[in-house]
Amino acid sequence: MKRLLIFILPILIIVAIGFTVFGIMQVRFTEEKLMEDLQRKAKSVAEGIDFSAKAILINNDLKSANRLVESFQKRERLQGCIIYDKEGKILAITERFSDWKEKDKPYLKDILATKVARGALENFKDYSVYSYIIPVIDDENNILGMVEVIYDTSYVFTTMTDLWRRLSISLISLLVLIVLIMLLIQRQIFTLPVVRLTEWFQHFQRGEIEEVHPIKGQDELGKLASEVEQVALSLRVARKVVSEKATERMQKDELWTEAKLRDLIHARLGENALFVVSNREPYLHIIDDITGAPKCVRPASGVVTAIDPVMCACGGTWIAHGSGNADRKFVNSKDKLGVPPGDNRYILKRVWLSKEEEEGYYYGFSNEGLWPLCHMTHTRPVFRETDWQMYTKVNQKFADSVLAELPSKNPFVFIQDYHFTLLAKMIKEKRPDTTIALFWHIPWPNPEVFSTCPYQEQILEGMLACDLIGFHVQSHCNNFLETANRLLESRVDTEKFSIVRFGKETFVRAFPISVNGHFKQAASSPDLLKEIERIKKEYELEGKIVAIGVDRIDYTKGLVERILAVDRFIEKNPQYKNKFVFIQLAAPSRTHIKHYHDLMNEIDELVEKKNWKYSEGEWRPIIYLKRHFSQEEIKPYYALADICIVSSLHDGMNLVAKEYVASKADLKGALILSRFTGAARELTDSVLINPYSIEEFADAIKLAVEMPPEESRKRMENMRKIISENNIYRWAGNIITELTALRKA
Ligand code: ADQ
Repeated sequence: MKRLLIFILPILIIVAIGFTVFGIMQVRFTEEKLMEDLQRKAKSVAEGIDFSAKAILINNDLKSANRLVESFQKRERLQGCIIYDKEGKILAITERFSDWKEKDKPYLKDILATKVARGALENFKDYSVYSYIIPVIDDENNILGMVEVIYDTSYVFTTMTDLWRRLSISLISLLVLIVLIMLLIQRQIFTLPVVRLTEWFQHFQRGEIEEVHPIKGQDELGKLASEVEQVALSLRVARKVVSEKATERMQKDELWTEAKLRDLIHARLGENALFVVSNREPYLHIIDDITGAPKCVRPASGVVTAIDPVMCACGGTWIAHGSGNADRKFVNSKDKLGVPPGDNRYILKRVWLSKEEEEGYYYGFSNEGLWPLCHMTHTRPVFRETDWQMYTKVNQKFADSVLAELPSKNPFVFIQDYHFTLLAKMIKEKRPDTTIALFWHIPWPNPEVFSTCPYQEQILEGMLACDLIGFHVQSHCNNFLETANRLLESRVDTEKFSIVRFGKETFVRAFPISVNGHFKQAASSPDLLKEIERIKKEYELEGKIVAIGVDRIDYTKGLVERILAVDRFIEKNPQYKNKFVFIQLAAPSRTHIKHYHDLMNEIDELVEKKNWKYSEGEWRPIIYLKRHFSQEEIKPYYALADICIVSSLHDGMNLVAKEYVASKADLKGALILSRFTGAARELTDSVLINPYSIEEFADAIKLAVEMPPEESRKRMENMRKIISENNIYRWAGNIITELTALRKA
């Protein structure tokens, strides 16, 4: 449209200017004609009464004079007449001009002196008149007086205004006609053929039609169509080959890899790219506190750790909150950018939230309400009506953003987590043909706990608009089915593991999330070995047993219990003083929430207190590194750690446990793992603990420290087998397979 406007606008301007010039000339010409006509008439009337005037003036016959001038009173255009004596004094005047005195007409003297008639436009009161004055002369050429006839000129201006109005209407009609003709021409010769060509291209390469030659002809468009034909044919052939190979490879029962997932996506989704929605974005741009320059970081988030490799493998669009303070600098006009930076494997679309929206939707309802509601850590959820309103508003904002991206036919949307319980319903209202899966990354509570949420019905209703809902473990699925059964009018099918509400069926499945091979791959690189040496030197770790913890600072992760257990372990086993070090990498998280803020202070004080308790020379039992680490920075810590401690009080899965195991290619290392994590169901060869029992926890550290190498090797081998078989590609592959099977069903 913009382009068309650039084309039409100059034409319209030229036509408008030409027409206006023509109009001005036309108006001038008409005006001149009318005035000439007026003058002619005035002159002939004045000359017509010259004879009567002469008799009146010679006889000084006032009565006849008055009769003569009043005879004009009733005329319409010729409005008045004045008879002057030879001194230029008014002898008789038509009533309606009686206020017009001789003193208002300095030119009378000239007419008397020169004996030459005068015609001119004059103003009388508030209107314009045409006055024509002739001298009345006797046979001896003596001046007897003057006669003035006065014409109304208002009809000249009325005629002019009318002319202008008609010209303007003609101009506007002409311009509208030109625009319509141009639009018609452009539609006929450009838009329609291009639309036809595009539609043909889409159908042909999908194999839906066989017809070739969408547009015939040897003109430019015909040539373009012929080029497009060639490309479409090659694409169709190539796609068929890729698809057949992909299906072939899929059928082989081999380990899931990035390539195998890519094949599956090609084979199952075909044209339809994947749309992922999450709150946390996988890459955020922030201003570096030290250098002041923008930099790109990956946030400490399990969702990002899991989904980024999937998106890198299969492409698509990831829609998330743009939360970095330099994020706006790196997006295009559609708020998009290619990521990972420099590699551009998929598109990240950033959605902007105001401070109030972030406060209510993210910090408030999601993290002070739903997060504690779903985690059994005895933290009371807070539900504020204002937060709920913001949560609803932001869900709608994301829905609009997703809807703006969806292709015309059967798209796939994959929603992440508890921030978007209403999103599926909002999307389906506008696009019922969308297939939607939601993955719930945190635990789902039992119905009694969930029923404390004042918005339970809206949340469940929103979620049940999905076609598929995934949880990490079966017990979370069971809790969800039971919740829907008890709190919502619905039918639960325990055979199919689905919930039916108002005829819509939602399937509920367990998909244990996992990690990719990232930590495994570079485990023995020279750079990594160098970094391990540097860390060992900096923290004097040589010859010591090193345990590691890697977490966001969150009350669900059991960080306080972990420090108490390390303390108790050393208390009970003083022989490990100076020989055991626990390193905690801790990324500050949700720091605007008071509970998280207080927890940070509590951990700071506790670390300080316990280190002081054991301080002997340089040795400190706890090294607390409170900051965000990149994946590359975390690698050497996993690699050098003899033990990894995961002590969550409640955790959907916990990817740190899996990352640690994946990084231990040398099989040297032990994992202490809370029973209350989803990972505990799979990693049964870890040392399982109840983090609430500090005694048991401390004894588990001793067990891990003293575990015979053979046993720890065996356990690590078993755990690694499980993780390499059930990696993140299998997780995503299973979800896609399930989802596409549902659509066909
Ligand atoms: P999270 O609660 O974020 O995820 P988790 O699974 O432990 O928890 O993943 C944390 C991720 O952040 C890991 O990849 C880890 O390496 C990284 N990380 C931790 N500390 C870091 C630090 N200091 N600096 C940088 N990175 C750090 C939610 C659920 C989990 C579920 C995941 C995935 O709470 O139960 O496992 O989603 O579904």
